[in-house]
Order: sequence, then C-alpha cells, then structure tokens
Amino acid sequence: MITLYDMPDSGNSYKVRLAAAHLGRPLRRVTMSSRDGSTRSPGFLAKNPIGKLPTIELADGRFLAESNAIMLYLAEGSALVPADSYDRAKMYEWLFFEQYSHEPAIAVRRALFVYEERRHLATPERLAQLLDAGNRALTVMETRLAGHDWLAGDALSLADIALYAYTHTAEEGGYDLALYPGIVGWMARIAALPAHIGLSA
Ligand SMILES: N[C@@H](CCC(=O)N[C@@H](CS)C(=O)NCC(=O)O)C(=O)O
Repeated sequence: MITLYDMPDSGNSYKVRLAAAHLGRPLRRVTMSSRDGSTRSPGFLAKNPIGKLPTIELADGRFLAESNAIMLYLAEGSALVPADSYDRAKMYEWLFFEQYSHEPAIAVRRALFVYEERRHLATPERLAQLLDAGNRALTVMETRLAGHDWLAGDALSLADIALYAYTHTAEEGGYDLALYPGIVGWMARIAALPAHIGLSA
C-alpha cells in the first residue's frame, strides 16, 4: 500500500487524499506538520530533500513529492485524467495555474490568519498584495465556471480537485466567495459527489 506523509489541515495534502478517495485507493497515513520541525528532520529530508508535505512512499520504497505530481501518479489511466488530449492539456494548464497563481496567494493568506506563528508576517502591505493576487486567481476560475460545470473538459478531473483544495477554505483567508457564484456552484457540485471527503476526514 502507498504511504502518505500527510499534514491534516494542509490543502496540498488534502488534494492527494481527495483524489485517492475518488479513485477508491486506500492510503496509509503518517501525520506530520510543518509546525513541529518534523519536515526538517534528517529522516524526512532523506525521503524528500525539499522537506515538504505531501510526500508519498510507494510499496517498493521509492518516494514522490509535489501534490499535483502525486495526484497525476495515482490517477494515471483513470477518468480523473481526460482522455481527450486538449482537455488533458487544459487540466495541466489549471494544475500549473494552481501552483503559480492560486496557491501562493490563497493558501498563504489563509495561513497568515490560521497559524498563530505566522501572524507577525501579516503586514497590511502583504495582506493587500495577497488579497489582490488571490482575487485575480478567483476571477480566472469564475470566468470558466460561470459557463461550465468543470474546469477542464466536461467532467470532474484533477484540475477540479487541485483547485478545490484551497478554494473551499479561501474565506478563512479573508476572500469573499459570495462574489464568485460560479465558484460557489462548482464547490457545491464537488462536495455532493458520492466519493467526496472533507478536509478533516
Ligand atoms: N508545491 C508543493 C507545496 C508543498 C508545501 O508547501 N507543503 C507545506 C504544507 S502545505 C509544507 O510541507 N511545509 C513544510 C515546511 O516548509 O517545512 C505541493 O504542491 O506539494
């Protein structure tokens, strides 16, 4: 069985758990945290030199990091990866967008509010810059979701799972999702899927 080195309240780790739930793939979970020093321990750095969660360990002892790479590994050949080459490329487009334009604003702003030890980094300038960047990312998503049920193609894909992870907690970072009705409807569609699990599952 695959082992997931997992941070329970992290959207990046949640992406892997949510994808695995949709795939019906059980994971053995090892709970860790960015806040207790465990990701900087020599033992963990030997598994993933960048010291980040999520990381998975395959049954044969190999390791794989980066949430979106892990999801792509788990979901290869499944319906979560569109068969059509254009739709598949659009899914990749959203995955790269998530890592460069979405997560660095929306996850980071949430962390400044949720994690006590980061509060000193929440200067007014930083909060304003992250609010602006996050709202730009949400507007890009809204533009697609105002007229479509799913981000890539016409079915749930890894693009939806990746973007759902931090979008659904964006209000904890001070973003007003009521401004984005297409996103709100899309989140409700995802949460209603039979295989769905919540962040704390
Ligand atoms: N690009 C990475 C980001 C992973 C990441 O930043 N993980 C955080 C938790 S959300 C972490 O492990 N931080 C630990 C640390 O920096 O010590 C991914 O998508 O997996």
